[in-house]
Amino acid sequence: MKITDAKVFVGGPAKNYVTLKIETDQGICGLGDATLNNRETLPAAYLKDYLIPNLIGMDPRNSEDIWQFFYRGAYFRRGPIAMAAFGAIDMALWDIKGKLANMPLYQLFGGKSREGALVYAHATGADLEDLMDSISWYVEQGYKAIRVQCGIPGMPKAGYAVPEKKGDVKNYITDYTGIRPKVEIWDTSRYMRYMPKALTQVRERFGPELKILHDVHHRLTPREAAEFAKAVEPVDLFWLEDPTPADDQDALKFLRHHSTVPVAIGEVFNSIWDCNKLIENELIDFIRVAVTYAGGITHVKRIVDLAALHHVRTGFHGAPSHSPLSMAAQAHLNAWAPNFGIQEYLVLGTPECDALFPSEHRLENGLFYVSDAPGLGVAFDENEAARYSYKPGSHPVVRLEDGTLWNY
Ligand code: CS2
Ligand code: MG
Repeated sequence: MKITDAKVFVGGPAKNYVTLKIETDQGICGLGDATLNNRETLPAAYLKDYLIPNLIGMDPRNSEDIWQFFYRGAYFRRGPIAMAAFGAIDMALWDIKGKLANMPLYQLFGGKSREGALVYAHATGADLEDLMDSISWYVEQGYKAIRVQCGIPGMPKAGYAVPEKKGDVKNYITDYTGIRPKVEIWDTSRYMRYMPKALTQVRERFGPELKILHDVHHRLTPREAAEFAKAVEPVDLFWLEDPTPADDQDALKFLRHHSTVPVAIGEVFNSIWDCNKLIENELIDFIRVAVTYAGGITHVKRIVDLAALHHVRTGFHGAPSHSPLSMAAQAHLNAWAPNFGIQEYLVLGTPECDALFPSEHRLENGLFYVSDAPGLGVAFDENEAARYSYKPGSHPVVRLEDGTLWNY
């Protein structure tokens, strides 16, 4: 069996999805996602200029050897751009493998460990009242777990993942258009004083059963993070996410010695070498990598297995920048993983997105049910894809009130 061709498509409704389609001499094709939010053209170029010319003629069934060929062959290892490009190839090769076996991918991993996989949604508000309305809406939709963020009184511009206008809770996350970033102003003291009180009120309003998550988005120092974790302990969070900048694997030691709050980290990691110490030293409870830019199924499965040895559960990244293809790859891992924790899931299900990526995967009552179709179980409509083109975007940049640059 041989790979005969591969194409890359960039574009989509709201997000610039980078979709790889690999064709074979047996008429079976495989699909993968290389979307790297706000840097989409780079993994696309890596695929087109370096990887695809080598891929043609290879046997698509040898997904492990192909992964090693590209990873070792690059010489300069890791990095989100390369790992997103390798990841898309890997996903597409697993898709082909599943189609050849006529089995959904979770069967090739070891079958189902559960039916529905728990997901969490994002509630947000310009202020606490706005946030409460947003949470109520998700609770009514049947969500059992919700990430909560809200504006901080006195903070000069909206904080992380918070709308600037009250009631604008659906639009905050796609508002990154244009090549020049918008600037957010951050004030750690105001956040540290206000957010524990806000989270306490959310717990009081919604009772003990709701799983509440909160994302600090890398903004605290290790000492501040420990203080914050202690302050929110009575809230009984499902997790506290990215309390410290994720590039320092030692930063969580201090927090861990001072608090029992469950910690989640890893959405910016792109290899096992970014999180092996965190996992082996049991400094975290949830690992947040994404199949999209952590080298695909082959590499992420390795991380999941390491995590299982150390009581660390999965909580894969699922921001809207992941196309339905990588969300499907994660759904298959979620159905199988003995150490599954939760899946971040923002409803992508606009009619445009469903038309571009038809599938039978479904969300019901806060649980995600994986499709039984062979492979990833997602199709790709090239005619629909022709409607979209690349639109540049950027993440906000964060400064302190005195102008000092901070972490987004
Ligand atoms: C966030 C992300 O989903 C999350 O937890 O931290 O939305 C993050 O800001 C984006 O993925 C950045 O591209
Ligand atoms: Mg996050």
